[in-house]
Amino acid sequence: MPVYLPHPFDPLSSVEIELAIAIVKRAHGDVNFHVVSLQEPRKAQMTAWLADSQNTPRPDRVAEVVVIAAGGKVYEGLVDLSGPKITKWTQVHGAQPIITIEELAAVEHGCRTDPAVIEQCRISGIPADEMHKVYCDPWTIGYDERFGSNVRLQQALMYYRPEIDNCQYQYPLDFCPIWNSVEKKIIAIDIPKIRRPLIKNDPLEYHHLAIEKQGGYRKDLKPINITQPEGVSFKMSGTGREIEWQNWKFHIGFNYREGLVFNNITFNDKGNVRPIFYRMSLSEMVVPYGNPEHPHQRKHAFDLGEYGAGYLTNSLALGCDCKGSIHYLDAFMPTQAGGVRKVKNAICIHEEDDGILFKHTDFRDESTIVTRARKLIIQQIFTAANYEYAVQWVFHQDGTIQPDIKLTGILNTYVMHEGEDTNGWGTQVAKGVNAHNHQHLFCLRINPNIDGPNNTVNMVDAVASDAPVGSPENFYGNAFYAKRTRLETTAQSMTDYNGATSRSWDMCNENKLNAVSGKPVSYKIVSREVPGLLPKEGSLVWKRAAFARHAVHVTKYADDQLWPAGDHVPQTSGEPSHGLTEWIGDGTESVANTDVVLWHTFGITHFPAPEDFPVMPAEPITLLLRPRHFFTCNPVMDVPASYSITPSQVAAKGLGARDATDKASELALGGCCKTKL
Ligand SMILES: *[C@@H]1O[C@H](CO)[C@@H](O)[C@H](O)[C@H]1NC(C)=O
Ligand SMILES: *[C@@H]1O[C@H](CO)[C@@H](O)[C@H](O)[C@H]1NC(C)=O
Ligand SMILES: CC(=O)N[C@H]1CO[C@H](CO)[C@@H](O)[C@@H]1O
Ligand SMILES: [Cu+2]
Repeated sequence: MPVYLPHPFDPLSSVEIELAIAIVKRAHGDVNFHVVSLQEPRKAQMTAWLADSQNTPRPDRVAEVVVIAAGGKVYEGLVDLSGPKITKWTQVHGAQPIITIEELAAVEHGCRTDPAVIEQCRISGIPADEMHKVYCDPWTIGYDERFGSNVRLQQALMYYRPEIDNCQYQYPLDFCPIWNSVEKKIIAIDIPKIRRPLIKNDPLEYHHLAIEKQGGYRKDLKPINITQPEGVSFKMSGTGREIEWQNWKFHIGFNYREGLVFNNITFNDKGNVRPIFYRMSLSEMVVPYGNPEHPHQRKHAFDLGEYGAGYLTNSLALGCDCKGSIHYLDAFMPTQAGGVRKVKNAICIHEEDDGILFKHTDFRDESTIVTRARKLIIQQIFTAANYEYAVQWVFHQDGTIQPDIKLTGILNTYVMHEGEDTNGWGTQVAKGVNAHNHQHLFCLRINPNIDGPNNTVNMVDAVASDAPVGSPENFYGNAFYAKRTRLETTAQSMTDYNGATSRSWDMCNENKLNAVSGKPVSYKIVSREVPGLLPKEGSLVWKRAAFARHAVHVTKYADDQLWPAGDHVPQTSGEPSHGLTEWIGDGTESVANTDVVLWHTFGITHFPAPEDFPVMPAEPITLLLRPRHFFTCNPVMDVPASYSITPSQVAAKGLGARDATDKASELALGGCCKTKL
């Protein structure tokens, strides 16, 4: 295969993005580009190609395009890049495409120069000559029944900075302008009945200049050096986006919306390359805020569907975002005007020591084995206005995959006046600063391919035997077991978390039984941070974020069913609810022993506290996808042991023991205070 041909899963290159844009411009003139992204190959064609790329036609490269043309008309198109030709071009009514960073950037200037906003600032206590100190975080409007979906709107959350280096989130303003992003003007301002003037407290800052002023950084941290003297243990192959590491092999994709996407995840089980997941990504998230006062109900960001984890992704820096021996991949995305934006180092890939992989000591003679674990981390970090999300996909040697999201950045804040009660809907995190309660709910999309495409999802609960104490079946009353509920239809698949039964879900292939246990080969979802959606049934968020109503939904696989809150998320009313609810349909479709997609919503409910301010120490949220009945024994016994000595070797005074302990490890404190053995 010539190297210059992209892998069919590769994101569009800058040349391909330029080509798609040029073709659209030639046909439709100047338009605003909201999406120019790979339309992933149709699965039937792609699996045939993956199985036999020599004798199967290579899937064409197709760009999915969404534009806004003159008059705010929205079009969706497909550009076949091999033609090249436009193969689809349709107008979409009543939908607003994803917001661009250019649209976000325009709002602040618009606010600073609008007379009505200047007047509101004056009322808040900011003179007209200080408008350059007024800032806004431009959010999509969410949905506002007064304006509907036809006019493209953003809400400007307003702040003030006494000095340019101040953290604006400690100086929130109480009003909220609404911006029409097509006409580029403020069309309304939401002004609360009770006014809360700007509170000019002494700034609380987290950057180095501020810390130096307060006596400087702590001085008792010694360096930790991470070195890989012989290089890394992974290798990139093909077009540079397929990774091989510790029996894993998969393709690393990236798009404007989900950010990282993993395709064709396989595990080499002693020479047998076994498929596990066809595709896996974070497909949506929602952050509903819990303050009932108008217009805070509008604060419920869909960070992926409205803004894009790709569009918002950071360019990562060596030695801080990632430490050690790092491999980077860049990302290319369109600009709204039809150019190409490169995010250098959008994805970082590296290994870390991961503590003990397994250990056992025989208490009789202290014969022992200790093997250390290594993990592979593929990371992106995106900034959604005040918040950052560091999304790490961790691959373990034992076949476990661990999505791990670290939440950091800054709380969204609102002003409170002297003596105001938060009514429990928020917390005063600094004097006059109210951080509202909110949830972060992420939707993981998994298309399993556990030893083949026909898979079934089961819900598994740890329960006691039904038989009473003293009965013949459970005389001593101690019996318990894993109760499996086969999720046969889309309706049955809608299931919730239950910590009391250690509920988990497994994706299994009933057609392939484990030779030892006789159970279907499976991957189990161990996820313990699964709060229910707190906005009530019938609420705006409940209607718009249908994926968050349950911990698990299962649908039958269909090409293009990728976005559970709908293709175009900004300004949806949820009536009708798009995406997942449409695919669930009347609930009767069978999802047993077929090609399925599992949607798992997990996350946290965040009640802010002063420790989260002015910047939050990272809070991790994690879950595990673990092989169960997939291997016939522990799959990592061939990972080199650090130290291993058998009973006979102990008896022979250590002769023949394996000593591969890390020679760079040393006694701390110069060996002082060591206890004598
Ligand atoms: C560890 O890294 C620091 C730089 O961070 C360097 O100055 C030092 O020489 C390194 N030490 C070793 C033992 O490699
Ligand atoms: C999967 O199941 C379908 C029937 O639902 C069957 O036609 C197909 O051959 C199966 N595929 C495999 C690889 O077993
Ligand atoms: C559908 C699928 O997963 N196909 C392929 C993925 O990649 C491996 C090679 O790593 C192929 O052997 C699979 O057939
Ligand atoms: Cu939070």
